[in-house]
Amino acid sequence: MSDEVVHVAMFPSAGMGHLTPFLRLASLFLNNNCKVTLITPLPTVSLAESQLLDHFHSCFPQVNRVPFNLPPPPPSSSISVDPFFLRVQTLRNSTHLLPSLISSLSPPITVFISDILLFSPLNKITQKLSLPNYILNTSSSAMFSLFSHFPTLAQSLSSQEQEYDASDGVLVPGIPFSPLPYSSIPPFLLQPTSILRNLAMEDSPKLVYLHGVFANTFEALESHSLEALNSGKVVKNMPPVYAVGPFVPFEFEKGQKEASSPRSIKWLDDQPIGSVVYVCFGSRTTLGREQMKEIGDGLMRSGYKFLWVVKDKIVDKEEEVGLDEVLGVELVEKMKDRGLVVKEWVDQSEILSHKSVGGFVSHCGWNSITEAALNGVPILGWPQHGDQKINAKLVEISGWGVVEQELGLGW
Ligand code: BUP
Repeated sequence: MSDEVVHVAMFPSAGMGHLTPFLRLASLFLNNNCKVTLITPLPTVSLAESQLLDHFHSCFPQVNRVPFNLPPPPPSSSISVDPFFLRVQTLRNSTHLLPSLISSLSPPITVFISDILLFSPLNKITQKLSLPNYILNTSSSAMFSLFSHFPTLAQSLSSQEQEYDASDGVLVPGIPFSPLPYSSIPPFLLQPTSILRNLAMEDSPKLVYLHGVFANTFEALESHSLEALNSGKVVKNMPPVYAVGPFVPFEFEKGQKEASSPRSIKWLDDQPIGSVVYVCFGSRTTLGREQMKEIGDGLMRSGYKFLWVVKDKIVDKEEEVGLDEVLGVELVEKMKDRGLVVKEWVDQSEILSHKSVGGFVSHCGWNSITEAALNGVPILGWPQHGDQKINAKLVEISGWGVVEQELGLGW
């Protein structure tokens, strides 16, 4: 083995669902004596991202922080596209700025790890620089199988004459519950002009040029997908997919916890063991106000204690009004006897590891699922969009969660 320091450059995409696993992976490299450079797209779309980055760098001053400055994202109210997707597009269009940045780093980079949503424009650059290029897949390996197979699937769907209806299924290698109902395919893959569909069409064929794929998953949950991916059943010549999850929240997140969730933790400390249902739909999913009121009403009628994180806007910087305005004063007052409802960033990992939490109503974002798995918390899945239906089905077939059919899983 050479004594040379491995210098890993990491390039995450937008949103907490992407940044969090990147920083957890960075911690793994740091614990294994690698040098880490974090190329950070700025300004971040959400406040939560900039706070987590600041905290990460204050805990790990040895990490080389390299800003990658972009024009600020437009306010979400002024655009029809998801601001996080728009940021992905901007990032992809700005990768020509990277070669000089990469070449200026010292010691020279030995490995480049980019987000799954960014790798194809970057791969041209890493190939030119003869730099091994890996990606971090931030979703399930089942979803990665769909992503990898998507151009073939899209071709076969477009050659069908009839319109698909929700009960039709499509065969996707690597998905343990294939045929996949058409209705469970992430809608962004089916909209002809969507940023993420174009991205999947353009990038999937280029996966074969990668050196490897890091996946925040584990054999016990995704053996079927991992086996199919690694034996070339999903895509021929697929580079190795390494299951290195579930990522563990590292020490650096502790200060974040103390700073941001004392109220929820104090409240949980006073509840009996396993008595609380934790309810959260992720960092960038909002529900209509009427639906939120219905959820509040349902939680009251469930008879359980609950801790509910409410979000009114896709981007946290735009949250302006309080709980009373979102849910109505009457409901907020009524819920005080039974639960704690917050409209702020909490430390979900710490909440899920708390002994008072006995269940999790989740949108089935992949980080949420892996955090629940790590802590053995059963899930009631309520998938909303994107990869969430596929992730929810994994939860269901693995036996540590349920998904209400009425909530529109499609199976
Ligand atoms: Br909200 C919230 N605190 O208050 P997912 C979220 N999180 O720690 P998403 C908090 O954000 P994508 C909060 O623990 C997880 O690590 C949570 O990621 C954390 O869903 C992360 O679960 C959310 O993957 O992202 O936000 O919908 O669309 O990328 O899956």
